[in-house]
Amino acid sequence: MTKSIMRGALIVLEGCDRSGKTTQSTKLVEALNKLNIPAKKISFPDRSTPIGSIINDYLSRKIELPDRSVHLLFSANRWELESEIRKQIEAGVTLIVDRYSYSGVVFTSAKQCIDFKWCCGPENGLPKPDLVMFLKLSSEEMAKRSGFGDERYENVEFQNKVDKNYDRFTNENFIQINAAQDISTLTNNLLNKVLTTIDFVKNKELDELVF
Ligand code: NYM
Repeated sequence: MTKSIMRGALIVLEGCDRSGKTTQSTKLVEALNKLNIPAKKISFPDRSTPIGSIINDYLSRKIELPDRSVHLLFSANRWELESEIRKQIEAGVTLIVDRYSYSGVVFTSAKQCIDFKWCCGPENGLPKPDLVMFLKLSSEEMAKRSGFGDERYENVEFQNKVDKNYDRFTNENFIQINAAQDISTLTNNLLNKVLTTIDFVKNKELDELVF
């Protein structure tokens, strides 16, 4: 029997800090809604949940936590929203997600002595994105934009490590996009890919993430 509601797509924007993910995810949701396509934005970390509030204290340097334990909190923060993500997608809503498991893996594994594979473990089984768009900035562009704030990880050296780690994702759903385009050109490019994906997955099952 065919379902009456087509499912929404799970779309993720990834990238180093200041690559434009937050601006682009907001603009994508606006553009989709203008086309009468139900879409919502979610962001990780979601600082509004109980676990998100501990993460916020960690990022703003109010508290210290061991690297592996904070990694598991970032992952738990995604698991907190897992059933809500599935519910929305099944109800036909496309979710534009500002950072997901890929951020979890590339940021923690940019720290000393933490194995990439270990970082992937807790992410397995989460809803698998239908499309991940990695907004890539050259190191020159990154340096131009690097008006970093005071949060943990916001420095060029660490971001360069993070950027290299993103290169380890090579599956067909993970595509690299040049982030050094003007804002509206970039939105249009991303929107075309999102629309194609929404159409492509509408009758398919939402998979589970396996790294
Ligand atoms: N971050 C984000 C992680 O270290 N692990 C994760 O799983 C996620 C989702 O949090 N520097 C880091 C990346 C960012 C920081 O993110 C806060 P944002 O998008 O600036 O709120």
